[in-house]
Amino acid sequence: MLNIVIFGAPGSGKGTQSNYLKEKYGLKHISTGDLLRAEIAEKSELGKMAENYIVKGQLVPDEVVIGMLEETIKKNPDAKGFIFDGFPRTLAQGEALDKILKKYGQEISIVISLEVDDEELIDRLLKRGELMGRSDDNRETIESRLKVYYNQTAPLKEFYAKQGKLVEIKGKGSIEEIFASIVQAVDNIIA
Ligand code: B4P
Repeated sequence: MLNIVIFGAPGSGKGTQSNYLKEKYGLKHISTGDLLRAEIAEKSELGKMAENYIVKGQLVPDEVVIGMLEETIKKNPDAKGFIFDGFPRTLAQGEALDKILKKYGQEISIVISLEVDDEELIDRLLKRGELMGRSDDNRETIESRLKVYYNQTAPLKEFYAKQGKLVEIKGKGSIEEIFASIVQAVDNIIA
């Protein structure tokens, strides 16, 4: 089984690269951001609660996101492996993911961290805000998402580096160039 975590700051290209990776390796793509936005669109209780956090650029509470992730894994017993996009975002989520996968006799194979400077991140997200109108792609919310990333999410890099699973990839450049670097890293571990 191939289980890939795509890691990086908001706007680093996680969703973009995940879409290419799922095709290349035939994996099930789980984006917690997409799952939460689907709940918001449905106006479910979970969605209403999550929206309060997302518009402020804060993380949705761990127990909610962890529960949602475990449900999605359960619903896909035949998957050849998963791409975890935007999850984990806290140390508690990282530990929970290890535990959940262990229940199924699985583990994380590789963690790809997309490295992009803040100026480029802000630029990309403001552009997406103009094009797609996502409620969290405005300057104030972007600044808060970046702070949250450096304070709560970036420490996970050390968690995965200690497990020997972290690969840092330059996330600036064309989407195709970045994808080629990711494929090289993934092929290295499955060779
Ligand atoms: P996400 O949906 O994960 O939002 P994101 O970090 O911005 O990533 P996304 O995948 O959308 O963007 P990408 O970098 O691909 O999360 C949204 C919110 O949901 C969070 O702030 C949080 O509140 C909540 N949430 C989600 N998961 C959670 C969790 N686990 N725990 C708690 N809360 C959670 O791309 C950005 C833009 O860059 C795109 O427009 C793309 O076209 C562009 N781009 C990509 N690659 C490029 C390149 N090489 N060059 C130029 N532009 C590029």
